[in-house]
Amino acid sequence: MSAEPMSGRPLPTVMGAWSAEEASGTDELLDYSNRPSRLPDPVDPANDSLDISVGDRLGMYEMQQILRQMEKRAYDLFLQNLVKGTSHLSLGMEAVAAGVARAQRPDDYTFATYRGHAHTMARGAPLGPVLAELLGRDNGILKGKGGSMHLASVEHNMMGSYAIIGAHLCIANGTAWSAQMRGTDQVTVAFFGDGATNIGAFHEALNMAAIWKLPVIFVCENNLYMEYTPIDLVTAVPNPAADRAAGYGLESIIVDGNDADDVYVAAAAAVAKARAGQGPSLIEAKTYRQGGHSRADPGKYRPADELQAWMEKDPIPLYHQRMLRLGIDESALLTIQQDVAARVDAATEFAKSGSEPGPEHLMTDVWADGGSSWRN
Ligand SMILES: Cc1ncc(C[n+]2csc(CCOP(=O)(O)OP(=O)(O)O)c2C)c(N)n1
Ligand SMILES: [Mg+2]
Repeated sequence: MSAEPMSGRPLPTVMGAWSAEEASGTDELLDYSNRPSRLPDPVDPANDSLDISVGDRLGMYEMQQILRQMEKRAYDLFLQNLVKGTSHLSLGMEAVAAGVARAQRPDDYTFATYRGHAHTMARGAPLGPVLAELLGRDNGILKGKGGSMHLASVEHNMMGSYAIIGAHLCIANGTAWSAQMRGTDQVTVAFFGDGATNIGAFHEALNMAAIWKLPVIFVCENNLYMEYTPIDLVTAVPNPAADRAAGYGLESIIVDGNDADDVYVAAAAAVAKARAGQGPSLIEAKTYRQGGHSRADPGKYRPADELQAWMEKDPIPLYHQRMLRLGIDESALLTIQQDVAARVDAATEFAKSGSEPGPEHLMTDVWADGGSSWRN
């Protein structure tokens, strides 16, 4: 039996099936490919004219190249069985990380989910140690003890990648509250997926940030799926983050997550608001992951025309074309691409040169004040 929510949209019963009759076999239960496709809106041509400096645009071009080429390399390395554990790539979602990070100052804070490679690199973490961390080597950014799902770089104020959905939004309020109490104007950004918007911690964090006017920006990377479930099959409103903003007295902000300029302008406005002591913002970026949820997932539950349409809205070539329209010489762009390729190759060599972490690392970095011996 299907139910009708107040919005008039039918709710799924079991695992996304529309009715008991439909939910007749395991394959069908997991197969969403005959559901209506969720196609992207076209890029707004007016975004060519946004007031963004050439330097900022070149910076975002380069960062998107870094993120794309590094994620592809990470994928190649785990096909070679060199990446330890699972990995969640953000191929196709680079414009969100590049656009938001460009609006941040080095002393601002960032929190990410387990899909956090891009956000760690966008805050300036060095490529070799990031890749070495994915390989579980002792020259990794966390000496091989964190891996793909737990990337962090405190020296870049990248405060971690969290796998408990939504929980880090409350922790992000902590750095924001700390900055507020210390009287600095540092801003915290917390990224999360569409799936987090139906978790209690999301609502708790937003409410607390709003009542205390915390300098925090919550950025929803709405890639339309939470693991294998289309978010719109399990959510009462069409825009899972933005439609909830009003509940916390916040403006509803939706940006094109495949257009770095659109992301940057919204992020810069939210950063300025937070720095001025005017409280939090909630931004929903519409985007799409080009691959599966994690290395184990071929992503076959997605309709072919949906995937095709989003591949055609790939943020990297779109931004390349914008740069050409704005008069940037193609040879300058190709030079950036080649430089990044050389850096990714060097990062790969660095990562492979590391050793497996030895037992001497086991009890280091466990406590904030150093060793653990006095506790024994
Ligand atoms: C509290 C909690 N519940 C369930 C899970 C299992 N889980 C891991 S990833 C995921 C989907 C999250 O989707 P979304 O927030 O949209 O992020 P995306 O993977 O799309 O970036 C779920 C439910 C979890 N890690 N934490
Ligand atoms: Mg998602």
